[in-house]
Amino acid sequence: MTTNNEQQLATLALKIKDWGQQLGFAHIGISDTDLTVAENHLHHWLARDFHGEMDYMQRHGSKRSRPALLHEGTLRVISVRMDYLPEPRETMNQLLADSTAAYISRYALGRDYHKMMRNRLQKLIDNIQMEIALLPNANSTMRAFVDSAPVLEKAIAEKAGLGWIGKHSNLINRQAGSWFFLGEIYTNLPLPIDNKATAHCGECRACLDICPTQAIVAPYQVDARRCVSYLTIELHSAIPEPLRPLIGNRIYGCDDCQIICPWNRFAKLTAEKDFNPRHQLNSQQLLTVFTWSEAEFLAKTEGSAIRRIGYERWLRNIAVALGNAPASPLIIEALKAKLDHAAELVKEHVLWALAQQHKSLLISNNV
Ligand code: B12
Ligand code: SF4
Repeated sequence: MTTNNEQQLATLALKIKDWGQQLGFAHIGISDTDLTVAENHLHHWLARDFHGEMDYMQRHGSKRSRPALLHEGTLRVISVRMDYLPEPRETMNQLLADSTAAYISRYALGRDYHKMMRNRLQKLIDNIQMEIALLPNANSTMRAFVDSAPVLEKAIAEKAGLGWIGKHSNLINRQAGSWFFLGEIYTNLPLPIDNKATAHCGECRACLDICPTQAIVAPYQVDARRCVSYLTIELHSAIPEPLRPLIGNRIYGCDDCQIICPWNRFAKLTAEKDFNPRHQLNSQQLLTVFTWSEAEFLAKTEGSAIRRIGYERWLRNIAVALGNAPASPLIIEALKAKLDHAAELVKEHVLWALAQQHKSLLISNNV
């Protein structure tokens, strides 16, 4: 194959999009590798320490913003998105309004997306390679990523036309909202590129205003150290005390900036059975999940992204949510039962939650 044969490459690009859709991707686009603008934003974000404890965000030098440094010879990136929303917005609002219920981010209710999407991308690579093998002078390299390596996934997807980066910093598609995952294939094939998506946030700032911890410190800039998603998933140590009351009943991640976004009125529910909620993770009570033993936690989160936070951080997060729940003797009893937990991290959050419960009890008794 002569890689400079534009007609062949244009036909191949169309086939890639077709195969991608057959593999369950809602949108497939192609971008070049010039991420200069995003690189500047990344440096600014890191310089302000917005990444907190996520050392991996600064560990890889320029590899994150220069695709050819991560995968030699990369000229193009095939960017894909896959919808994951398992149920409508109303159910999320109901859960968030019930402070005895456990709110888990919608992306984590079903099977972990990383491996599943990477397998699909690998199938797409296989298709491309079979097609190219039929042509003379085949010489291509391809590598799939799904949040698995230093890749600026949103900036790439924006360039590939999949959507624009909203003020909450997630990628939004005009027809489908933002409830989707991203993945990519880096390749040396000089495929024709798609047009960058245009932005449509306009004057809206609903996500900045609704954020429970005011983590979107300016449009397009998330201070991860304040983001509930970071505090409940990425942070290994204690959750800073001033932020605990703001977390409410969110025990794994946060969706508020996406729930409020007007573009999510157009979001479609996922067609992937794998993303449907498992073990009623979409409708659990805080007290129920707090009393799960470690073995139960491991069994009920098997194959889910939740598992990676481990049992101690799971208990830490639920303790905070119980501290934020209305005063209740049952909650106090459950918290007391965990006071002898071996991990200092758990004990300290349980003590904090007990103090909160006692405070609300005094207030509700008008003392
Ligand atoms: C680190 C990380 C986090 C961190 C930090 C978030 C962040 N905004 O960076 C934390 C733990 C907080 C997080 C949370 C979430 N994440 Co996350 N996360 C990532 C990860 C690994 C890297 C993101 C990154 O590069 N950050 C670096 C900073 C610099 O980028 P940025 O904030 O996006 O800023 C960009 C723009 O806003 C702009 N910009 C920045 N500053 C400025 C300043 C000005 C003036 C302007 C104009 C522009 C601008 O340029 C930047 C580069 O393009 C990606 C996977 C990947 N490899 O890309 C997933 C990823 C972004 N996360 C994802 C998801 C689903 C989430 C959550 C929704 C999960 C949840 N429900 O809890 C939340 C959303 C919270 C939020 N509002 O961001 C998806 C997003 C899919 C989508 N539709 O966009 C991704 C792509 C994973 C995936 N493969 O699907 N995440
Ligand atoms: S809520 Fe408004 S400002 Fe935020 S991402 Fe959506 S449209 Fe943009």
